[in-house]
Amino acid sequence: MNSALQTILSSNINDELKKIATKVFSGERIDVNEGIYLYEHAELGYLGVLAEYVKEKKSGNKVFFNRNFHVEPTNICVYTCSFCAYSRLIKNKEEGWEMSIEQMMDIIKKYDDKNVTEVHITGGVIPKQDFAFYTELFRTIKAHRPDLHVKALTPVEYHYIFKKAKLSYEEGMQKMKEAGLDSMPGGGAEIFHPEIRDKIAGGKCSAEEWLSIHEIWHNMGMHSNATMLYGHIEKFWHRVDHMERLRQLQDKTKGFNCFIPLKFRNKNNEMSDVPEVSVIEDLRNYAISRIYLDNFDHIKAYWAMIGRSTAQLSLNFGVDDIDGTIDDTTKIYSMAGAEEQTPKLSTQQLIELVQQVGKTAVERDTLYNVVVDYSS
Ligand code: V47
Ligand code: SF4
Repeated sequence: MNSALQTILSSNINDELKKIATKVFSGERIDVNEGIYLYEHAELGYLGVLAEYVKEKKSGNKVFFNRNFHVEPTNICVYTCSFCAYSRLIKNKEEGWEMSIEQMMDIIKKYDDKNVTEVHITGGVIPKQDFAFYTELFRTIKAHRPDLHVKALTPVEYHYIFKKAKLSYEEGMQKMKEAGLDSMPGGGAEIFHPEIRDKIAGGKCSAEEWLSIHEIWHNMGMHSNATMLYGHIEKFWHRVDHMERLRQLQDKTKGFNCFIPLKFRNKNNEMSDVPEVSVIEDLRNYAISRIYLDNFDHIKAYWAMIGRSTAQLSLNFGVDDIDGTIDDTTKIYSMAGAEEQTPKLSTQQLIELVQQVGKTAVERDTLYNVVVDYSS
């Protein structure tokens, strides 16, 4: 028997936690009730042992990162999600920006002599930035730099854009692929259950629509990410319900690259009275995600949101990816009060952050092909 499991079974914990540990160490999937039980009763140390066991079986000692930058086409939005530090700008339009294709290309061209592999494009939803706008943007990027991976927009934008263009999801995603879209980031998922979604993100695409667009994209042989916005008004069972829906889709398509839990930050939004959860809760959440989502290869800690210290700690709680260099190109999180007000890490700093906790840093591309393995 594995020595870590042996230690757990001979410790002072209750039979349910011992049963769950035995399941996890034998590669058996835990169910919804067991997921909720972990959130309600399991301590951080116990969760860390289980999550690290699962993680090491999948990616050993490796921690992945990539070289990327963000383009945020606009921070004005037709929706008014109450957690969003952008949405208030509808009332304060003078604080808003709206970029043209030329302005975005100017940003992209600044990276011409840098060996970044990915541009991450996402922001608010406005009528002007429609189907024709984005297909032209993707075509222009690809004509300029064909090897740059375009990871862009979420089902929130696609649902709006396709509806306006009177296109089905299938037709729309096919045309986006032809224009140069390589993959989809994980945003817009928030919390799927309507009891919470209607309160914090009412009006934008439903859980079913979000999942359907990802499924269609995966069925075209393409990949995407998934997120969960946690630590606000949701209950633990809503988080498990969210992950269960993702796990079921992943069983069908295997198209998700990674899962990214996003910690709710409470500055400059309509939910400022909702307290943020503790770092302990962040780490418990990473660990339970790793244990629950047994069919996801990678769990990502987005350091720009939780800060580099918590990101580093998370590497002992099931996380094997810390996103990328970012180069201070995103404002979504700094506006919502994230630790990192000017998120920028050099490749060397990212490598050190990983090596300081005894792990091996691996630069990857968006699809997790190894670019450079920094094992010494
Ligand atoms: O959907 C907005 C979140 C998401 C707040 O796929 C907030 O590699 C916390 O999905 N507190 C968009 N979160 C960003 C996103 C993402 C980020 C990094 C990497 C990837 C990837 C995807 O940001 C939104 C929403 O859930 N968000 N406001 C806030 N106040
Ligand atoms: Fe708009 Fe996205 Fe903010 Fe919601 S989270 S208001 S969809 S930018």
